[in-house]
Amino acid sequence: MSVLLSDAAGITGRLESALSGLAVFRTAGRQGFTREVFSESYRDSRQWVADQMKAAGLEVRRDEAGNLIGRLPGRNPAAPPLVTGSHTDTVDGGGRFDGVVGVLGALAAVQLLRESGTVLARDLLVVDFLGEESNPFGLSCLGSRALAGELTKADLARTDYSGRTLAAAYTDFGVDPSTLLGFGGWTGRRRPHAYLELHIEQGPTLEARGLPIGIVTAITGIERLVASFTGTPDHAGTRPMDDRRDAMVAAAEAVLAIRSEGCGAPEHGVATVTRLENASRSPNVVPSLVRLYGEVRSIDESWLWGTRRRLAAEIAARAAEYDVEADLSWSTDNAVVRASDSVQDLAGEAASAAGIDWMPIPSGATHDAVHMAALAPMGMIFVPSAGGKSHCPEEFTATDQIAAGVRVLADTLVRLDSHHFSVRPHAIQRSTP
Ligand code: HGY
Ligand code: MN
Ligand code: MN
Repeated sequence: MSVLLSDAAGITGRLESALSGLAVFRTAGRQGFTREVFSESYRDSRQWVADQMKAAGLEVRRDEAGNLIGRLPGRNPAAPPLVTGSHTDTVDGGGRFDGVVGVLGALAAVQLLRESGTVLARDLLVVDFLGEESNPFGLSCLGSRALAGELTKADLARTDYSGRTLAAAYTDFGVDPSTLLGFGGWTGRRRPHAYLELHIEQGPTLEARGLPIGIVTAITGIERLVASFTGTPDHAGTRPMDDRRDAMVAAAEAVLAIRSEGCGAPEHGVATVTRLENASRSPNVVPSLVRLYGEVRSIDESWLWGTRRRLAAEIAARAAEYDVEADLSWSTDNAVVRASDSVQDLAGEAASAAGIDWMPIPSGATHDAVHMAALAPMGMIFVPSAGGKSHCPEEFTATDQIAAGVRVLADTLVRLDSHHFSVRPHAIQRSTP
């Protein structure tokens, strides 16, 4: 029997208008629904999201890390809170559902709780985390990392392609970097009771299986690579083909090596090169310095850890064929993180009690949930993505599909509210490949 008696259908109208309302905030001149972190359109959207949280009856504040946090008071505000939410920043040329479904869906869940007269024992915090998407500074999940106490001084010194530091971007956005590191977030005694995030699947599985709900088992680890290829600059019109040290050709070989690494990966492993940069702007010079940006992902830690070693050997060998030096620098964007078994069980019970079919599913996308998992038992609920598409304007999930996710989210939150976890969460094991 579903804990929440009211039917989620009552929320579809408001979800529909909220989704269209937020989609208005997009950066002119960019494809799709672009609202990147620190951009004007993102800055303008924050007030709109805060107003939606207030309209849902939440007490709203912006924390020291720039996260928007709406509080639904529980009977016992001293108890560790329940936390749900996601992000409303997008990739360049993105869609209007990635992350958004988890924030607006959480507000719809609050509406279901209030309309059914359900008062939780604990506070419920709805969070719109700052900057979940990876950005030119090469660091994803800014807001949730800060809350998990994972943001470092070195992170603030990261620069974008123009040389601007992340600290400067925060300052321009009205977040003081000096308080950012010291505010401690939700570590220690402020750990939440549990974290649960509603999100679109961003892949084809649920739609292919005809299932409305996925309950996440694990979230992929991400290893990020910046490779520099150094050759010799030469006149592109006079230097004979067999006498060049062409950095671009070596980089092109590396693109193919990274692709075959991904193609050979165990289930759900992937590898992508998303950017090649020639240091020279001239179209008639043999490239002498080329930078490659890529990433490798998998929920199989041992395979993921082996990537660094395998690609280092493969890329060096291919670069040597063109007498080009290759220098690789890796960073772990996040380790593989497993969802809490108890949270998965409670979400499964909630879906089944509502008569909603579901399947366990790994996440090939990373989420703020990765960093919340360091603080509290974590779970995620997926709803289908049309054609499995995401990070593009065609991204789509029907409102009634979102409503089903909201219903399971709300019901699971009620179950989590009174659940006693026997084992406290593991801290994220920093993978040291
Ligand atoms: O990169 C990701 O997987 C997420 O969309 N930020
Ligand atoms: Mn997302
Ligand atoms: Mn995304």
